Amino acid sequence: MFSFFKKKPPAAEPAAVEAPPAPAAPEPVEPAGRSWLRNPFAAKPEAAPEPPPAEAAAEPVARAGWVDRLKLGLRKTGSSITTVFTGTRIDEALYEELEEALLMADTGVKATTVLLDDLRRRVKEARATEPAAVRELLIDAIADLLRPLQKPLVIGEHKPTVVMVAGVNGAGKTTSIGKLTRHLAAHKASVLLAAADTFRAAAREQLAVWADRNYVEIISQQGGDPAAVAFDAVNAGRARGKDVVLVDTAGRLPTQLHLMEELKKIRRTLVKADTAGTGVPHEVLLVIDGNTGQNALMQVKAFDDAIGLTGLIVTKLDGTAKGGVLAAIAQERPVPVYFIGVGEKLEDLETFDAREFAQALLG
Ligand SMILES: Nc1nc2c(ncn2[C@@H]2O[C@H](COP(=O)(O)OP(=O)(O)OP(=O)(O)O)[C@@H](O)[C@H]2O)c(=O)[nH]1
Ligand SMILES: [Mg+2]
Repeated sequence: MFSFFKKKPPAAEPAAVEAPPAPAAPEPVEPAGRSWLRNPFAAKPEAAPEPPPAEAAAEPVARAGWVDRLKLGLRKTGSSITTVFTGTRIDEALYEELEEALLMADTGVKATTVLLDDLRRRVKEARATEPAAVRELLIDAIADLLRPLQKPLVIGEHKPTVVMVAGVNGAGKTTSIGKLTRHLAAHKASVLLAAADTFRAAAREQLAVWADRNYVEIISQQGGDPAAVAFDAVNAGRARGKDVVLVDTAGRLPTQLHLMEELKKIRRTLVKADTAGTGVPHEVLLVIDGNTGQNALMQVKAFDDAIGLTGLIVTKLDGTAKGGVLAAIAQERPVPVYFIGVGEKLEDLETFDAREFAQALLG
C-alpha cells in the first residue's frame, strides 16, 4: 500500500504484513533514490516480524531533497513569518505582526487565532524570552495543528483498491495520477487507469501517455458517460486481477452544479460496481493547487460535501504557494493530506509530514 505496512484480506493471508527493511537487505530503492513507498506487492519472507514505524532509518536522508524543494517553494511565506522574530523582545507588537504574516500566508482567521492562542500558552510555559525561541515554539504549534492531516494512503487492503480522483480544472489530477502510477508500477503493483474524463480528447490522451510510459492498461471511451467508464474500470480491474484502479475525472468548479452532480453519479456508479461489498471507492481524493490560497479550503468543503473525501493531494507547492491553507484545512475540514506535489517531475510527489511541513513553512 502507499503506506508503510500491508493489509490483506484475512482469509487470503492472515496477519500478512510487510517485512521491515532488514539491515542486511534493505528495501529496494526506486531509481530516483527515494524510499517513501514501500513495496506491498512484492513477495515477503514468510516469517516476517511486524514492521517498524514509517520513519525507518534511511528516511531522513531520502527526504532531504524534497524538503529543500518544499522550502524553496514556500520561501516567501517563510521569510515574511521569520522576519517577525528578528526583533529583540516578545511583546504585543510581535504577536500582531505574526498574526498579519499568518493571515497573509492563507492560514485563515480561525486557524490563525488557534495558533496564536496556542503559541502564547507555549511561550508562557517555556518561559521564553527571545523571539528566536518563539519561532521554534511556533513550529511546534503548527506541527501539532497539522498532525491530524498526516496519514498514509493505504493500498493493498482490497483488490483492486479503487481510487477516485477529483478536483478543479488544472489542479494537477492527471499529473498526480501519473506520478502515483509510476511509483505503484515501479513497486510491482498492477495498475489500471480509468479515463473518466471523456469529454476532452486531450484529457484521454494525457492519461494514455502515462499509461504507455508505465506499461499499464487504461480504460477509455470517446465521448461516453464518465460513470460508465468508471464502472467498466472496476469490473475490468477485478477481472484482470489488478491491485489498483485509479479513476481520473474531468476538472470542475464546485459552483458548476451539473458537473458536481456528474461527479456524484460517478461515485454512486463505483459503489454499484462493488459487487463484493468491499467499500468501493476505497479512496476519494481531491487534488488541490497549493496556489489557490483560501479558495482551496472552500474546494475541500464543497467536494467533501458532494462526494465524501478520504484524502487530499496538494500540488504546486513549489511555485508561489503560501502553504498556510493547510493549517486552515486542519482547523476547519481535516481531510488527510496523502501527498504533496512540489514540481512537475516524477520525483516531485511526496508523502506529507506535519513537522517537516511546519519547518519548511518557517524557512
Ligand atoms: N509546478 C508544478 N506543476 C504541476 C504540479 N502538478 C501538476 N503540475 C502542472 O499543472 C498543469 C496541470 O496539470 P494536470 O495534471 O493536467 O491537471 P488536471 O487537474 O488533470 O487538469 P484538468 O484535467 O484539465 O482539470 C500541468 O502543466 C502540470 O505539469 C506540481 O506539483 N508543481
Ligand atoms: Mg486532467
